[in-house]
Amino acid sequence: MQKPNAATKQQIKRLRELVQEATRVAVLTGAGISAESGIPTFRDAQTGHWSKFRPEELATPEAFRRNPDMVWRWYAERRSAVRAAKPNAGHFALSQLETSVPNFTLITQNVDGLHRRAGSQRLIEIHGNILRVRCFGGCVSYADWVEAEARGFTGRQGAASHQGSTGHQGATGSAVPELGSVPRCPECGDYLRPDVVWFGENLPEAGIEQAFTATEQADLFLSIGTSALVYPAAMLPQTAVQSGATVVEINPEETPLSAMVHISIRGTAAVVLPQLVD
Ligand code: BV8
Repeated sequence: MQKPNAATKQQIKRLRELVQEATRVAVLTGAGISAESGIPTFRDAQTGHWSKFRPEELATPEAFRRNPDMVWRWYAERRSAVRAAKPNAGHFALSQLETSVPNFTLITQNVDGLHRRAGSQRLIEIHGNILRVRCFGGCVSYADWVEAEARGFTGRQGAASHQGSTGHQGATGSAVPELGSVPRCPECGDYLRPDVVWFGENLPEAGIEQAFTATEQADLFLSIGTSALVYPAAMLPQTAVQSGATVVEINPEETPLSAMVHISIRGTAAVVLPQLVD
């Protein structure tokens, strides 16, 4: 991993001062903050069997309708990679920062749940969470899939968090579904799907509203590990600039944001962020 040069060190020192002075901090993270946990970023070339697909082609309701088995398998493989991964120093630094700043909001595009596992509480998962599933038909939402699997998936399709749902045998009545066989919602028999926001789908209303409010009120906004290409999330840093916040980007590469922000630090999350917290 490249060592920060003198200019970067100077920028990090300035960012430390900004963090100490800030009263309302909003942070947007993208797939880059999980790269050092071994999770490929969204735009990294897909590996193995998936190399012939672009994520945007798989992460859509149309792809799921067309080939539910294939899309379910893609998520099942990513889910097991995520469960095996661990939060890195960047995730832990942000959960520490949350306790030292009076008003802190962490907005993540990531669906891997690593911020929550690192202890972040003031967290908005604007694209959902791959460890949760819900009914494709929309009739019930389910608790944590991992929990349901860990409980041996006792014939009920996941731990329905929807009150009053009957725990009767699912349509398939099967045990934990193998990779690729799509489990069914016991209420309506439709497919279960990952509880993530697909391309072409709206983001959770409450979450995105809170994210924009925190951004508009922030005096310091950090954009970490995102290519700033996916909307409406990519609007957040731009909104922060327009609302008068000091905006800082942390990314080993340049992005469309780099020319727009006050400080653009060429560094990785796991190296830069721990230097902001004692
Ligand atoms: C919406 C969950 C309203 C799924 C994701 C045409 C039709 C319909 C919509 C559109 C359209 N054209 C445009 C749109 C809008 C579309 C969009 O933005 N498309 C893009 C491709 C142009 N957006 C939507 O569809 C959104 N919904 O607009 O609803 C609507 C409704 C109907 C019709 C029209 C509009 C929904 C978007 C949400 C999609 N779901 N995730 C899943 O994960 O499977 S988004 C997905 O991309 C991930 O969540 C990911 O986080 C996110 C963004 O990518 P990044 O996080 O930035 O990751 P990326 O790989 O790109 O970059 C990583 C960065 O990290 C790099 O810069 C790299 O340099 C850096 N890095 C690498 N290592 C490190 C590092 N940084 C720090 N440290 C390191 N170590």
